[in-house]
Amino acid sequence: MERTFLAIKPDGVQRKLVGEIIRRFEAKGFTLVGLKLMNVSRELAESHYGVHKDKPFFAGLVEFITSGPVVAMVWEGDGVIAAARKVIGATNPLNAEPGTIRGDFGANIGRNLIHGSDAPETAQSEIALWFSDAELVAWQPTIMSWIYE
Ligand code: IDP
Ligand code: MG
Repeated sequence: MERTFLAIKPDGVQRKLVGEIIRRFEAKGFTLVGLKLMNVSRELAESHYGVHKDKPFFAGLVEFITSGPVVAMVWEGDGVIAAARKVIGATNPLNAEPGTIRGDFGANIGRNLIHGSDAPETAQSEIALWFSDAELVAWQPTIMSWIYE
């Protein structure tokens, strides 16, 4: 099954939205296989957002993501990479649909609460960047036959 990397950013943690955000992915039927609360080093932040290093918002983005604890997660499920991006909503919360995490809780592009991998290749590299193999727990929820045909 597919896996994706999600991270609740410092604004989501500060605003006490950790439970609310995790609840949405659990309720959807995805399986949590990795979870940790952590401070993000500058090195990790710059590597994670390396694709944006030439953008004007890069310095502020690194500053923001290293400014407080982050909840790093790996979730598993059929089509979870694309589906999680839908649950998360558009990058700018002002454009994100109501019902999405950013649409329901965000009001600014620089404070959009959560990161989600955008493709299979980035999911794979982000999971490897943030988690060791030993930190990932493969397990079979017993309710699986009520979620998948
Ligand atoms: P995504 O998180 O929806 O994949 P990306 O375009 O990959 O969006 O941008 C990565 C992150 O950089 C965004 O989630 C947001 O935190 C930040 N960001 C993107 N564009 C801007 C901007 O114009 N101003 C400030 N921050 C931005
Ligand atoms: Mg992105």
